Amino acid sequence: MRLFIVPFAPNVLRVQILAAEKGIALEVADISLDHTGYHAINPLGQVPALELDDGRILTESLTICQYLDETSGAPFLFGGDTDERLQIAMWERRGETRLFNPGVEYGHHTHPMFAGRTKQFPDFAATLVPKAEKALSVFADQLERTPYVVGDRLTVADITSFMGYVWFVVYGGLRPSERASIRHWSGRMIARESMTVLRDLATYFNMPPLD
Ligand SMILES: N[C@@H](CCC(=O)N[C@@H](CS)C(=O)NCC(=O)O)C(=O)O
Repeated sequence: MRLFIVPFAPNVLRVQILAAEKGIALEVADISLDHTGYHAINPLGQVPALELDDGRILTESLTICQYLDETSGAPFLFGGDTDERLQIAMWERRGETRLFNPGVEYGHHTHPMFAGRTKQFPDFAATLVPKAEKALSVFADQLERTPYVVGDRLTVADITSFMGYVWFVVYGGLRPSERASIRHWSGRMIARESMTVLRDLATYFNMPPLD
């Protein structure tokens, strides 16, 4: 299996973190070095894409995560029985739509790093913040009941939601939460072996401690 990447791209990182959690080693092809022919792999031109050993291609980071989860051994980060799968899907979607995607957008529209590549609308970015604050408060309430977003073990819902929170803090849209449940969860998340790359990013961006 070969994962087409751009280093540190958020949607690539979520796949690499899930793969690390599952103990899956992925060969990588860095298209920032050479993207010749990449549109034949993903007509949208986006990363990540996963090339399977039989030549089939999967795109969309969450779909790739699901493939890796279902074709490898436990722990199953998308859940086991129907109820658990639905809870995880529900919280993952909340994390993706309310934290992960808006966190990435916030950075694109505010950070100098993206100024040359994107027409930036900081006023639009500012509208994302109250929605993220509301979402984070809902996650904080949930995390008062359970150590991870769904129950007592890490799932893909934690990976997506935590990464979204990190983007917002890294880019300055949110300050680290004062809520104890978020701080305890963040401490557990950032300490995980799979999060080495996020710790490197946090250092690079001089991110304040989350726990
Ligand atoms: N829905 C896609 C989004 C992929 C995406 O936005 N990838 C970014 C990097 S994180 C990208 O390739 N951006 C360049 C572009 O959109 O042309 C997924 O989940 O994989």
